[in-house]
Amino acid sequence: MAFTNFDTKEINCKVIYFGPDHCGKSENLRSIYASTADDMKSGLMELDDPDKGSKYFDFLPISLGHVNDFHLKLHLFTLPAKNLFETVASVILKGVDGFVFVVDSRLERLAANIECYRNVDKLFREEGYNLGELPRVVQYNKRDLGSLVPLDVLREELNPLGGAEQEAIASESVGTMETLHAMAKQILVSLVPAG
Ligand SMILES: Nc1nc2c(ncn2[C@@H]2O[C@H](COP(=O)(O)OP(=O)(O)OP(=O)(O)O)[C@@H](O)[C@H]2O)c(=O)[nH]1
Ligand SMILES: [Mg+2]
Repeated sequence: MAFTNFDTKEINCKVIYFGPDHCGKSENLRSIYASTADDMKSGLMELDDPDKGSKYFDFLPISLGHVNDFHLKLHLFTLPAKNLFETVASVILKGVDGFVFVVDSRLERLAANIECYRNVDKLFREEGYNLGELPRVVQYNKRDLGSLVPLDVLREELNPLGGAEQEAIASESVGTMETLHAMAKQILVSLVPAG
């Protein structure tokens, strides 16, 4: 649920990037950071766990400009798959406005994608969300590599709810801004009162 601050006239929306290990979540945020004008972003935060040598999450606040009098901001998070069922997950899920599921399109990662999607679905349900009602984009990433799973197979397994989808090569900044725009469009629609 978007957090509106009437004093500062800001609407803050939370978007989480999910996906199996090394599918390209952080690369999406890096690409968005690099493709966004300085006055529209406030810094990419990458939080490492020095003991495990791995990332906890990345965070990128980004401005979408003004809607009427209000300044609309998206707060983009990535969450490593292995942390999904730790406490931090339920804290991060609180108040989520939308999610991107980043798919690693290679055949050898198909099972990992499916397992991660099931975990995400379960986690959202446990927090009282219905995936089908949230703004969402399924991103088919790593389309530059070999042994790719055909899109119709990925679609059937990982986009069963028929949400927006986008092919991407995040490491080359292909499809990353399109993914963000598809998300922003749905969030804007969700903020406008029905009727
Ligand atoms: N060839 C290719 N490499 C990619 C693509 N997207 C990401 N990578 C590479 O895959 C590796 C993992 O990418 P990350 O963005 O760190 O993946 P992640 O999902 O954040 O990984 P975790 O946070 O550890 O789960 C990096 O070496 C990226 O440069 C892509 O579309 N094509
Ligand atoms: Mg990462």
